Amino acid sequence: MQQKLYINTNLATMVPNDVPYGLIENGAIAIADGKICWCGTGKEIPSQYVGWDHQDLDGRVITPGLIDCHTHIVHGGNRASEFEMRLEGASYEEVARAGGGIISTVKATRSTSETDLVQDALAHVDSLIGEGVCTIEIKSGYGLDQENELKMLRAARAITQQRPVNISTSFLGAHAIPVEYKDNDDAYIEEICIPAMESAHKEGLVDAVDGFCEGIAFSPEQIERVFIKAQALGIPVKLHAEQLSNLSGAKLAAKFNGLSADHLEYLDEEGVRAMAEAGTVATILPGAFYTLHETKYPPVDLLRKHKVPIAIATDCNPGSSPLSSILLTMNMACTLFRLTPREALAGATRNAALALGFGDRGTIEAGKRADLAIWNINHPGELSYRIGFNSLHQRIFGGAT
Ligand code: DI6
Ligand code: FE
Repeated sequence: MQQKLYINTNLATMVPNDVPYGLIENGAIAIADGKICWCGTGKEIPSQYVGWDHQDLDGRVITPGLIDCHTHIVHGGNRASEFEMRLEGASYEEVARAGGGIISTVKATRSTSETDLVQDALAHVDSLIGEGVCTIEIKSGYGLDQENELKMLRAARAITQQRPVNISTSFLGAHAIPVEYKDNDDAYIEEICIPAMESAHKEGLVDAVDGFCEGIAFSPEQIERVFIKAQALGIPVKLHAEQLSNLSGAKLAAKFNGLSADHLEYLDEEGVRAMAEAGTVATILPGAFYTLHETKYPPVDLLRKHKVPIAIATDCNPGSSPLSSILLTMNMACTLFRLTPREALAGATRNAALALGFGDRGTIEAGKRADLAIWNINHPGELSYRIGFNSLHQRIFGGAT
């Protein structure tokens, strides 16, 4: 049995209580068999842990292992040329309508083998792991046919054979309309998206079902058809909603008890209310906001007012958010969206776990997975404050360093 005691640490437990960050100063934490068995102050270490192999952390902060709950990390190629086009004046929507955008990544992803997709993804996964990330959500959505959607999901799952990290997969068949179904989007949903979802589910490749509800993608009616099937299969749903316009996607996600609605710049109070009632997490994505030079802000004050949990994520993708740093994402969430450092850390831990439906991680509590990050800082507020600086000391994944 693997046992370890960490002492002389400031524990940002992220357990919601009256103390900011659920902070335990001069704390200690005991882990065994991949789980946290006890945490508290150094003065109250129960006698059964006192003799364990221990490490003195010299006042360093421990947080829950970070969670990136919205990524498109598996994809072929890159879109640097589009970045340039947008800087020359074209909008994201114009690029998409001209056959660029998501569709150009579909072409690149279809022509990349599963092995190469994994290899390409690992570079970004390593960047996240190097910043204390222990769980990553990865979406399909650049295959848009049965073979390639499944290939993406298998690649996402295969990452866990190469790196110590948890992967949660989302089937995003309703991401864009492939060229072969141009002007035939209803047929795409019936003939490709839904059957591919069923096959992927049969293969155990789907932890959640996602969609892109937008003028340049799918209507609420089309997304609803996908969600009805997902529900029948017992798969939880989430949705890219209100990113470029308000189609009441968040309300739709809430109607299906969605785990999360993501992006949300154009969300209104009615949508916020629906999310609050359904317990749907608001995942906001500062990388896409920044990259697209968006000027409309997600309604953070309304989310606070209605007590909707806020998660943050990189949205790591080759088009709208080529961002592979969760620490920079936390800083951007504070500076761009005015989240407090405490909200930003909750967004990448406790609330990100909620957005993925995980009850076994995201806070430091007895019984939870021993996914932890030890930082060369003395107070957790320092994590969101620095820009482009990584203070990770050590990552603990399932109890292992
Ligand atoms: N919204 C996004 O930000 C990503 N997908 C989506 O529906 C962008 C994907 C891309 O541009 O490749
Ligand atoms: Fe996305």
